[in-house]
Amino acid sequence: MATRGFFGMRPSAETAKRLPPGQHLTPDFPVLSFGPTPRVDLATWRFTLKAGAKPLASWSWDEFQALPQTEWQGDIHCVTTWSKFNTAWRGVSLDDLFAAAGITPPTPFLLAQSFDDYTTNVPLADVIGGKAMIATHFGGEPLAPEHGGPARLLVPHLYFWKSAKWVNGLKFTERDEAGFWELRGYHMYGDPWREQRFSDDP
Ligand SMILES: Nc1nc2c(c(=O)[nH]1)N[C@H]1C(S)=C(S)[C@@H](COP(=O)(O)O)O[C@H]1N2
Ligand SMILES: [Mo]
Repeated sequence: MATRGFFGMRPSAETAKRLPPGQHLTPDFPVLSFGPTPRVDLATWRFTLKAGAKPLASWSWDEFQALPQTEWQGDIHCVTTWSKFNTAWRGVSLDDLFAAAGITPPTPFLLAQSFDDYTTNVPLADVIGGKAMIATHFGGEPLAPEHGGPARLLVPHLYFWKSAKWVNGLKFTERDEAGFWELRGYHMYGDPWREQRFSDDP
């Protein structure tokens, strides 16, 4: 199929149904990071669950690889208006992660934390019940560093800035605490189907 003029093409009815308002389809996988790609060493990599400042559980890279694996295929939507269909991911679901830690999530919100000091907030309800994973593989390959490898959060039903790259932990919080982009004017929740791009969007 020719790709010339791809962006000018009117989407098919099927495509249009799958595109949230204000989005267009891209065959590419753009890279969006606020800074340089951090170098993450697997020998020292750790993933930690915390309640406030208190550590609840933590895994080395090898321990993390031994956790149950989940696969998910579907569409992702970036607030900069591109959407990508049929992306394929593998990793550890947050349900399995919390079960492996032997915890019941203690608060209704969490903040994902990353090696580049990025943070983003999500309600607990949006990451349980099979809705989110810590992804380590994309398209059958280890996740590329520029896309968040070795591991990133994947919350595909929210705008993609909620899918923190280079994650090293999740912090449970009592309140919905704004993360990096949420402090800079992005919406606290970020539902693409309700077009919740900026903080003053309903
Ligand atoms: N740690 C970290 N995670 C991040 C970002 C970042 O700068 N640092 N950018 C966010 C934004 S704004 C987007 S749109 C997506 C982009 O993911 P991609 O580069 O894999 O397309 O990652 C999100 N996760
Ligand atoms: Mo973004």
